[in-house]
Amino acid sequence: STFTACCITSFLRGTCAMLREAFKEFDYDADGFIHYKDIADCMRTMGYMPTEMELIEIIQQIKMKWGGHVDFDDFCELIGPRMVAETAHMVGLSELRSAFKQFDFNGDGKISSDEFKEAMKTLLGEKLKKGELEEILSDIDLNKDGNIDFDEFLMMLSAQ
Ligand SMILES: [Ca+2]
Ligand SMILES: [Ca+2]
Ligand SMILES: [Ca+2]
Repeated sequence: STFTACCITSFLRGTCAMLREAFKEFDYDADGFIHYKDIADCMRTMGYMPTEMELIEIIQQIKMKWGGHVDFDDFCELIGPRMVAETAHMVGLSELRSAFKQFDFNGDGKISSDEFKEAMKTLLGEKLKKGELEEILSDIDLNKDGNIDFDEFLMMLSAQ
């Protein structure tokens, strides 16, 4: 899921908490939705500067797909990948390597499904839905050997 991918990267730069905070801030009446008119300001609050074209595209999407406003899940779906791409771009390779090491508890250079499960628990602070983890894992594990190596880890962070 987009939100999960976003959360994985989030601990590098606090993106996830940032998304939640920004959403709260711009949901003025606290009804769980952000109006499309506020989306640009909301993104800028998070340090993301959308281009004119991007904004038009985003607003169009909110209008067409969600009737003019987004809830938090839609918001993450919309903004999350952009933030993740930006984040992966901003943080250097060495930072990504140290992030990888935080997943690879036993230091064998691979993230096993158990290690991944543990890391996700820590990162998300909440349980994933049944089967969701397996789904994410199989998306990331490109060569299907049951582990996530560093290349696959990079792909996960940047292939949004
Ligand atoms: Ca609202
Ligand atoms: Ca390992
Ligand atoms: Ca693999």
